[in-house]
Amino acid sequence: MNGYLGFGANLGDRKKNLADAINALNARPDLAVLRTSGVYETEPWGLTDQPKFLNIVAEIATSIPPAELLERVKKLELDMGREDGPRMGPRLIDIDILLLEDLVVDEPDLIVPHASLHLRAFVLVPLAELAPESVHPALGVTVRHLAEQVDGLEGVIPLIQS
Ligand code: PH2
Ligand code: MG
Ligand code: MG
Repeated sequence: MNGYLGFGANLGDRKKNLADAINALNARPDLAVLRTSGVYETEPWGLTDQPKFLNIVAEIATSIPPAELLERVKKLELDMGREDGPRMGPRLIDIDILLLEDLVVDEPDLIVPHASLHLRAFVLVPLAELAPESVHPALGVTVRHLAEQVDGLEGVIPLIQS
């Protein structure tokens, strides 16, 4: 199954944290990172009084079922040294499942597409680089459309082109 993961970091060496996470996921034979977006520096969303983030989106192909994929990314966050903190607060690395083809999951610990995907310019701008014509399977509109109308586009600044 193909899908898109979102990565964010606003503590430590932010660029290295993103690269380390992508390389670690790609190192296992059951998950391939196919493409990555550019890297964006983004204004903190949700909890504004914290350092700016770097955000990136990656397209993946994987044979891992969704619940196991969630476990895989959560374990990697911990292995990389992520510590507990406030919801939306500062973190070394955050890895979120954004989209998995046209799958819709609505379970207590996993919501796909990501529940806030349509509200977050820091996700939609890099996602629209890779998958503008992908349709959000719950909302029925394209990523391009969502990325054009989302609030906060001015807070998403390209840093490194893909
Ligand atoms: N992640 C959050 C909360 N706010 N803001 C930006 N700019 N980028 C993020 O990755 C981010 C955020 C919770 O995961
Ligand atoms: Mg997140
Ligand atoms: Mg997360």
